[in-house]
Amino acid sequence: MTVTDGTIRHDWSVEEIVGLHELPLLELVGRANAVHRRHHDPNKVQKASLLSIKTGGCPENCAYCPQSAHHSEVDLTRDKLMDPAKVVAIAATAKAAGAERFCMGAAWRQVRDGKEFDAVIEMVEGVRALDMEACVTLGMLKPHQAERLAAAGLTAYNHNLDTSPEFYGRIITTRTYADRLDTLATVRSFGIGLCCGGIIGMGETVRDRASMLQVLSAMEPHPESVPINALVPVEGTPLAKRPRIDPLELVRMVATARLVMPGSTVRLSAGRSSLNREAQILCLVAGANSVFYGDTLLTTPNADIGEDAELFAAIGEPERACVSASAA
Ligand code: SAM
Ligand code: DTB
Ligand code: SF4
Repeated sequence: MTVTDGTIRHDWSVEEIVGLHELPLLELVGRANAVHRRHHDPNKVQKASLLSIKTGGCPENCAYCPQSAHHSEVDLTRDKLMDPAKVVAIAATAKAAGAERFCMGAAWRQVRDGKEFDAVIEMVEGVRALDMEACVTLGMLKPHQAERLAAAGLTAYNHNLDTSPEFYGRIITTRTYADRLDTLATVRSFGIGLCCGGIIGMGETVRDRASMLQVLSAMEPHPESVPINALVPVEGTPLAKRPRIDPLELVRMVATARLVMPGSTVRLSAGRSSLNREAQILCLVAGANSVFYGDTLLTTPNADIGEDAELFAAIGEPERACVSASAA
């Protein structure tokens, strides 16, 4: 049986990872919790706030995404890039509500130099000046652009692999897995942290899930942050009719990610709103140590902020006013 003693490894095989994922649930969660406690404060859950700074009209055709211009049936209002001062004000409100990290997402295929990128740099500088971690997700990035983001103090760049190399072509055809890996390498080469994970519930197999975790865990170092999303099926997207996953599948994915990347922050991301309080707590026991916090993700609803207050009270965090970033 595979040893899971919390050693940082970069040579996990897909078979080993499938074996972990398929352990009896209590064994899997128990092992993941032990590894979690060895590397992290078990009582600490980072709150990250998320804001869509440019919404919709994206030229990529990601089958899950409501922001793709290819899915014209989606009911979504497109919005141009927000004003940096407004974004920083929203970040300040999120900080006052308890968020330590502020993540800004733009529905772009790639970053273009010019006024818009200058504005994003201003946003990053403004968020960092609030003494918050700053993360952006802007699509593909060239080296000189990563250099500017690093100089602005960017904490992390989010660029998800989303699924396995084998399943990828069923979900996105306008870019390749190699494109994704290129951007990740560029980000890394400028010393910016990597936030890289994926989505479950798109019709992939357990082996696909393990295969994605294998690619992530082979990175040296591991991504500092690994978001685990459950598909939010949005009307008008090709994946609209996918059934919601069983919450225990999310628990297994979180636990397996924790075992193969012991030191990373595992972020319980999209799909959290469909979990009850107890299923969320099980994910936290299984090694998740961050959540998105605030009433919306990018374009879809997040977990209810009142329920989050109850969740944090239940796990013993000091009570805070939960003010959503987007409500500012
Ligand atoms: N355009 C950039 C990119 O793709 O890298 C940044 C924004 S994109 C919306 C960020 C991530 O959100 C995607 O990589 C995907 O993992 C996640 N996402 C988008 N739509 C989702 C959905 N319906 N359910 C779950 N996750 C989703
Ligand atoms: C990530 O992995 N999940 C977040 C964040 N990184 C950018 C985005 C989730 C988006 C869910 C669909 C929406 O709200 O549009
Ligand atoms: Fe565009 Fe990102 Fe949505 Fe894909 S996931 S369509 S790249 S915004």
